[in-house]
Amino acid sequence: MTTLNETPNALRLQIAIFGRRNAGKSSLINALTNQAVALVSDEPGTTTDPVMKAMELLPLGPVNLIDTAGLDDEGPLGELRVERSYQMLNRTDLAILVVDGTIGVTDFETQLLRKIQARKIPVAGVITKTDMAGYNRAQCQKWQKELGMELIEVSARNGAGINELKKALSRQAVNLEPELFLVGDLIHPGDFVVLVIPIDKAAPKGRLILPQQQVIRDVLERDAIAVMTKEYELKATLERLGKKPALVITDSQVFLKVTADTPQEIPLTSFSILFARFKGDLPELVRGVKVVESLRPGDKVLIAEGCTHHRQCDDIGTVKIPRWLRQKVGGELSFEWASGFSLPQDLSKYRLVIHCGGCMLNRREMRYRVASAKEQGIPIVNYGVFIAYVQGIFPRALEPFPELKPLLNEEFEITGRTF
Ligand SMILES: Nc1nc2c(ncn2[C@@H]2O[C@H](COP(=O)(O)OP(=O)(O)OP(=O)(O)O)[C@@H](O)[C@H]2O)c(=O)[nH]1
Ligand code: SF4
Ligand SMILES: [Mg+2]
Repeated sequence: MTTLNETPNALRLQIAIFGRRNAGKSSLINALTNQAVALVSDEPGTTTDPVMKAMELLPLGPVNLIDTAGLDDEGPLGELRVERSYQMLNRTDLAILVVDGTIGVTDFETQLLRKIQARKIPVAGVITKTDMAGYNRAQCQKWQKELGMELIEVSARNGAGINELKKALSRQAVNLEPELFLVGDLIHPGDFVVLVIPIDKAAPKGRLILPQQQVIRDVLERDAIAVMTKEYELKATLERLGKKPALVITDSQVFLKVTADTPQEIPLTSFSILFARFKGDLPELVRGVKVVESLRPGDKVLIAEGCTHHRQCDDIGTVKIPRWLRQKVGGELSFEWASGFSLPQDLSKYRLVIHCGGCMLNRREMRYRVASAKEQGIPIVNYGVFIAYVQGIFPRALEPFPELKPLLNEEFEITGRTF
């Protein structure tokens, strides 16, 4: 768990180490962090679950290093471990491919590299155990040729090459995706932005939740002014502000009240929709909501959440969304739930996937989820988009995003409003 003073995990650059069993992956994470983070032994299959360590890696900044189980593991349990390691690949921003110096490059490493590259993940190559008698330095050039990439010679035992590896990781910074804004591109310096934050029993004690913190930070970074209020004080806040706010951002749960209390000329959206845009693929998540109109009783719907502790999202996924859908469809649906990193790979049995805002997931993971639903032809929406739709404030909550205009005009019947 990160504390309030640390960069949240989902905002750290995720650097994951992949390779065959016993290649020296755990030794490498220990050498990179200078700590005994992961268990090391000469028994293949020592690492069973991914091990993570948050650290500062300059000039990249806050990163999360991830050690994984060997991707050549076998047997029923081994296959589960391999699946977990691949789940880590879905959230990896930067990969380290580890080649065991006493074995060298085989088909396994070549195929693994292709898989990483197919996902467009920048990758640094490492050859380990270079201090061992079994390491044949003369072969290294040949292996580099086979892989078509540089291999940094390291020894986790004596620390040789570890600084070179850190430099190589830093060089990859140019291949990383540029930072996006949460709201910064929608507002200007000096603007007022009103954030509507319900403080009910579902709100965590003594603090704001991560999406709220991140939006405030983004507003401040843009030299704009964040004004926080609860839903009951919104009307009075807007009246007393003395200036029209550039944007009102609300928790989806109080959408209806906030819509009623915010004059039409003030742009309005939700935290969840902002996150759908920041992390996912907002047009795809909006397109997905159309299927709600053709759902029938008995249809299977998957409700997916990015973390396993539901407190922050209270009962939205378990109670409210099922209730709204039942009312809309006029009958019982077959709901299934998935939480944490485990989203079923095969989504074909579902007519719709409804995903949470994904505040605990990084952008790669969230976009991977949207993309895999899209590839399988299964509509996917997020909580914010879905709630705006079923509460009848769909067009208004999406108005602040000019990139959606063509989609809304073409695919949705929106009467009485021009976009
Ligand atoms: N001499 C030497 N031994 C190393 C080096 N790196 C790893 N080893 C040894 O290789 C064995 C496997 O190391 P691990 O770090 O546990 O390998 P792993 O890839 O994490 O293995 P699994 O978790 O089983 O997949 C251990 O006995 C390590 O001490 C190295 O650079 N030099
Ligand atoms: S369920 Fe989703 S939106 Fe809610 S706290 Fe977890 S990751 Fe964030
Ligand atoms: Mg290990």
